[in-house]
Amino acid sequence: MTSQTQPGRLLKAPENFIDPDGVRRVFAEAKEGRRDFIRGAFAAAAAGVAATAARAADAPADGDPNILNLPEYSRALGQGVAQNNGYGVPSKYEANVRRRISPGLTQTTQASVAFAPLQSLFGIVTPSGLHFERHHQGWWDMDPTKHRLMINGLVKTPMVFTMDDIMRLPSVSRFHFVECGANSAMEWGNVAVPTVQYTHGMLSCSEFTGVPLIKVLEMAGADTKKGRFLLAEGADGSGQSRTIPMELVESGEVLLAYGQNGEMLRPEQGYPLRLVVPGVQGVSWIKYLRRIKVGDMPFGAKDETVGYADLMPDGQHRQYTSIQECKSVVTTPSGGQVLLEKGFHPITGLAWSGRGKIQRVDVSVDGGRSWRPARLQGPVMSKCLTRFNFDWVWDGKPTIIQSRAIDETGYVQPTKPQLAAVRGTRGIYHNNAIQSWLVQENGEVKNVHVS
Ligand SMILES: Nc1nc2c(c(=O)[nH]1)N[C@H]1C(S)=C(S)[C@@H](COP(=O)(O)O)O[C@H]1N2
Ligand SMILES: [Mo]
Repeated sequence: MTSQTQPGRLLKAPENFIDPDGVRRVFAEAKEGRRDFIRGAFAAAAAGVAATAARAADAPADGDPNILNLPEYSRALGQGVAQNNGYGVPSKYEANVRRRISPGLTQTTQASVAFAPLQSLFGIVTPSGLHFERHHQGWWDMDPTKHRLMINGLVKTPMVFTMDDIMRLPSVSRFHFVECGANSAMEWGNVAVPTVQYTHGMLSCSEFTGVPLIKVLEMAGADTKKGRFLLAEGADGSGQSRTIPMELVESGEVLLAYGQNGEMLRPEQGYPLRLVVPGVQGVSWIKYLRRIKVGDMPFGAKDETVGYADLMPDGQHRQYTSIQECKSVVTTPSGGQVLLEKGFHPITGLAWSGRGKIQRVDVSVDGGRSWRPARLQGPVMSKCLTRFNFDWVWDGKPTIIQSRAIDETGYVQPTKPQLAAVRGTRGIYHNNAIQSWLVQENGEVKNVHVS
């Protein structure tokens, strides 16, 4: 019996949503098999081996073949350090924990999105190999010795930095989330994609290491009086570029980052250099960063005019959107998972705000009729994911589970109808509405849109 089939345990998405009946069968068989074994122990007792029976009766675990039969790994020599090739990989039993391409999105080979498996992650840090990916023209593994960063525009001395130059400057490390502005885009309409991986998985959180951009701008003598805007440009073929307000950079928060979770950035995340713009939507976090140009007005780049503009109900477009507003989601139980039994189930999820720290998260287990505060798990950091937990006893009846985050500015995450009243339903970006998970009587959890 594996932990995935333990009574009362919740099964992991998404294999269960593909075949919940299969999962139930395995569960029933495992339970049945164990009962047979215990019955066998009683039979042995009846035949006169009384001591065994007494043990089996007070400690049914005695009947577990996983305890009685010493496995190979308890008897033989394990693998040597040479077998891991110098870089560890996850257990083969975790092969289901993967980035995935949404069934609802059209995919081309290079313009692509891969979603992070939020339902399988703990705490707040996204393992680098599971960080979501969004590439406008594919990713590259660029030679860091040939990579250059140019600073030009309204500066005294235009400068070019090598990676060595950048990595010799004093650095800082900070935890921040990055969320694509199009995260939860499918939820604007009537499509309810099956799992939290697809509803919210364009979200990840890492410890980033790098140099505050303002330091480098000071070295180049940037004119911060006139130069109130920057253009950040990537080296990949998409010509990804975004206007960054100087104000954000002056706060010292914007980083020229080369480190992610203790090692160099992954190629998919912009190796060897990316912009970290805390609180701001992912598109501004330019990967493969090759140029920062200082200017006196917004640049009107394609990624802020043609794309990444919000279609409002009156037909106008909201442009230069930037901050990711306060949002949260329950990651367990979530769409595709199955509650095998009524009784205690921990509810857990993530909350974040582009405007600062999370102050409170409320959870409803009755479709929004009543709300109770969840426990925030520390550390609670600014513009970073915050993990919340909530104890719940399921009575076996269908119900809807939701979470609602409040940030330190007092902003309250809106319901879907509240958000739609202001923003309409034809947009793609910046959907931070409350997510609803329906727990059905059979224990299967489903994405639903409630009004
Ligand atoms: N150079 C470059 N930077 C880029 C992109 C890109 O395609 N090229 N995609 C942007 C978008 S839309 C997002 S959401 C984030 C995604 O970052 P990730 O792939 O590290 O998750 O990177 C941004 N930076
Ligand atoms: Mo994005």
